[in-house]
Amino acid sequence: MKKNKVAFITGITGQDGSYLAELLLKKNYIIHGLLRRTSILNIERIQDIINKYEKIGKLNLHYMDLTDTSSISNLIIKYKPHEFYNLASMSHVGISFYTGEATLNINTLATYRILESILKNHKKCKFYQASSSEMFGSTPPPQNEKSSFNPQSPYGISKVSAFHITKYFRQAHGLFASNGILFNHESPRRGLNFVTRKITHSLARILSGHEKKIHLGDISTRRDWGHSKDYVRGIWMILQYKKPEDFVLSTGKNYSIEDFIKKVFKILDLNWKDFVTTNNKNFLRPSEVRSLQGDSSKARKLLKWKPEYDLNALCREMLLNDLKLYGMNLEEAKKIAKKLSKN
Ligand code: NAP
Ligand code: F7E
Repeated sequence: MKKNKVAFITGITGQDGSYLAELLLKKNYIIHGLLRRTSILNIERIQDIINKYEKIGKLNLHYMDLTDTSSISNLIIKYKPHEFYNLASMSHVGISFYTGEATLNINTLATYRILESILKNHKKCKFYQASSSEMFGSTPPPQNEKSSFNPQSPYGISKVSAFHITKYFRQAHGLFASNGILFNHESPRRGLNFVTRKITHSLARILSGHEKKIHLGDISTRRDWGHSKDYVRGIWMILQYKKPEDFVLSTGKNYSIEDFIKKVFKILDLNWKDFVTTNNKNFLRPSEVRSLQGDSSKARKLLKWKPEYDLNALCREMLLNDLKLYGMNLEEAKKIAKKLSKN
């Protein structure tokens, strides 16, 4: 009988980690999710798979700390994973301007710690690094694997360094270590302080009477947004490719934050200008990435990967999910919206 593959996932409690774990469990993997200690147990996104798979030993959770090399090495030595997905990071670009040192420690040095431990203890393990389109920074679109990196934030800098660390362990030490350079991807599981989820969640709060306005920063910046479910499929495909390489995953489309707002408000026939304030200084960044639009032709050709969701479907799924959190379906929300428009 074929043995189940064993995968480690850091960041399993996050958006991508939770979808990736679901995908790998369907593929019959045994998963080890590596968690940090938090004062409130933060397992909401993986509660369903815990209920289903923990008892039967297919999903195992372990505490570790990304700043503590031995906590990572001990687990690698004990469980000898076939694949290691490093998704944990301080992933908020805006907050990284205030926590630069910690961002570098978690996002950059942890990558080094993990790869060094794989090299010393279990060289056969394949490694995936969650690299980011934020690394391109001010390089004009379209951006692909050959574009230069011009990061504009501590987050971007941390990811560029981790990208090169991954490449270094591949080239100098022969590890199967690949970077996925992923453009923005969202879902109903997106954290509440990223702009897309902030918009859909705050709109649900406005309709349910909890808020009056959505306060945003610069809404003229442009992003290439996909769905996390499509992107975790691509992440898995990157590690199944015959050799370690770096791949861009993106939709190839580019919209402003204003376009995203308009799409969401249109679902409820509301005029967004009545509910959104912009250029709020709390959400402006010292330097911005103005426009991201990925060219993912390499992944489409070599991995046969392509995204299935478009932005309209993504907006709708996110809004419906947030309406549901506040006890509304679409019809009820439309009725409330109509009343709000008249006032
Ligand atoms: P996310 O929802 O913010 O999840 C981040 C995960 O990292 C969470 O599980 C978090 O744990 C964990 N984490 C943060 N700091 C940690 C620490 N000090 N020790 C241990 N774990 C820690 O991010 P995501 O959207 O899923 O993104 C996954 C990865 O892809 C990240 O590396 C991100 O930088 C990268 N990326 C994301 C995008 C995107 O658009 N989503 C695009 C390109 C690259 P807690 O739950 O305890 O906070
Ligand atoms: O901002 C602008 C903001 O925080 C998008 C992370 O997953 O993708 C993500 O980083 C844009 C920026 O995502 C608000 O200034 C306006 O121009 O949703 P975001 P991000 O910075 O693109 C990359 C690829 C990653 O790798 C990251 O991990 O929206 N914006 N007003 C705002 N942004 C936020 N968060 N909040 C606002 O109120």
